[in-house]
Amino acid sequence: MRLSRYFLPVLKENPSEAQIVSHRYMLRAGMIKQSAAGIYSWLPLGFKVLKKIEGIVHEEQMRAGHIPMLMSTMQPADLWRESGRYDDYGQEMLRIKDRHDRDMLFGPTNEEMITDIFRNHVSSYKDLPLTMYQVQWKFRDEIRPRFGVMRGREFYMKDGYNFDLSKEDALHAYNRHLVSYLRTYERMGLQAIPMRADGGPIGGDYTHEFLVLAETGESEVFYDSAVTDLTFGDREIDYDSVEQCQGVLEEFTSKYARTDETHDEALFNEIPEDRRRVARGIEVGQIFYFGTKYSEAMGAKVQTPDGEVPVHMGSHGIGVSRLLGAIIEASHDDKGIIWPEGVTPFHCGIVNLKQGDEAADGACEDLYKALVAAGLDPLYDDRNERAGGKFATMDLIGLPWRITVGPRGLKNGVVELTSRRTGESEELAPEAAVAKIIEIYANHRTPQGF
Ligand code: P5A
Repeated sequence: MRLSRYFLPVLKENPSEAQIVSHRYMLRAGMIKQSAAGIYSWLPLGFKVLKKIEGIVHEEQMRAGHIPMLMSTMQPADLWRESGRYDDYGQEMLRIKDRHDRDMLFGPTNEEMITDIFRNHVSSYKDLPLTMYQVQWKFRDEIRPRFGVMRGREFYMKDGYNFDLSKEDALHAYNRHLVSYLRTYERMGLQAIPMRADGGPIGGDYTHEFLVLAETGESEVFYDSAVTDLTFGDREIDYDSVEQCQGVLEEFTSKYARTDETHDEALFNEIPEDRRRVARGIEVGQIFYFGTKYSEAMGAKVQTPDGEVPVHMGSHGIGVSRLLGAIIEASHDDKGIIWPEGVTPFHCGIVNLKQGDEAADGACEDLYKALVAAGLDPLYDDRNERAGGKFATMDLIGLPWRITVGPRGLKNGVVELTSRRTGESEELAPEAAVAKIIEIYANHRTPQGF
C-alpha cells in the first residue's frame, strides 16, 4: 500500500475521552471511530489488524479440529425462554421487536442457538464428538462501556461449542480448547494465563479465564509467579490425544492462578511469599464446561445403544476485538504502538526521506515491488512530507520494521533497516534489507491480510 492513496486519519492530539493507552493509540492511529458509546467502526488500519487476529484464531481452531460456521446475529426470544435465560440476562440483553411484534434480540452469546441447530440435525451418538465455532459480532448492553474496544457494547467474539456423549469426552474438549488457546495467544505475541474463574451467566463451575497481565486490566488476579515462566512454544501436539491435552492443562493450571471471584486466601498463602502476586489482568478468553445445562432444558439428546441421553456441552470464547486493546496495552512505548510480527497490519514501512529525488524514488519503488513479489505487505510512505512527520507516523502505527531510504545512503549503496521494538538500525544493501524482512516473516507466517 502507498500511504498517499491509503486512508489513515492520524490524530496529532491526544483524544480527551481516552483514559488508557490502547484506546488513545487506536484513536490516534486512525484505527477506529466511535459511532455511539461502546460501538465502533473499524477504519482500514484497525480492520486489517482485526482480520489478522481473526485469521490466527481460525487457523488454530481448525488445527484443533473445530468446524467453522456462522450463525445469525438476530435471535428469536423464544429460544432463550426455553433455556430460562431470557429473563435472567436482564438489561445487558438488547431486546428488539420486529414488525409483527415478535420478541427478538441481538445475540450476546449463542448457546441456545447452537443447541437448537444441534437438536434439529443430530440424533445419534455416532455423530459425536462435534465442535463448531464462529467469529461473530455480539451485543451486550454493558452498563459501563469503556476503554474503547476493551469493553464495548458491540464486539467481535470467537465462540465455540462442543457436543459430547460423556462428561469425560466433554472434558477432553475443554482441555483441547485450553491448549489451542495457549497457541493462539502466543502467536499474537501475548502471554495469556489460564486462571480459575466463575461461570457467571453462561453457567457451569468448571471454567478458566485467560488473562493478559496489565495495570489497566479490569480484573483483579492472584497468582503464583511461577505461572509466568510457562510458555507453550512450538511444541507439536496431537489434539486427539486425551493424555497430551490433559498433560498441558495440568502443566498450565496446577499452580495457583485465580480471578477475584474464585480467590481463596488460605490457599494463596500456601505459596512461598516471594512468589505471591496480586495484579490486574485483561480477560481475553474464557472456556466453560457446563454439562447438560442447555441440552436438558432444550431437549438436545442422542440415541445410544442404551437409550436416549442428553449431550454434554461446553462453550469457549475469545474476545477478538478486545485483543487489539490487550496487545497494545502489552506492547507500546511513548511514541506509539509496537505490533508483534504475528498481527502487524503491514509487515514493514518504507520511508522515503526525499520524495521527488530520482534515486530515492526509484529505490523505494524497487523495494516495494520486491517485498510485494515475496508475498509481503509493505506500507510505503510516499507522501511529500518532512522526514520527522513520516517517522512519527510510522512510530505511532507501530510497524515492527522500517526501511529508510535517502539520497545520501544510496550514494553508498545502502538503506537503513530499523527495529521498532529496540530502535536499533543497521545499514545494508536494499536487496539485503528485503532478504532480512523475508527471513523475519518466514517465522511469523500470518494469514493473508486485507
Ligand atoms: C463462551 C463463548 C461466553 O460468552 N459463550 C460463548 C461464552 N463467554 S464470555 O466470557 O462471556 O465472553 C468471551 C470473551 O469475549 C470477550 N468479551 C468482550 N469483549 C469486548 N467487550 C465486551 N463487552 C466483552 N464481553 C466479553 C472477553 O474476552 C471474553 O473472555
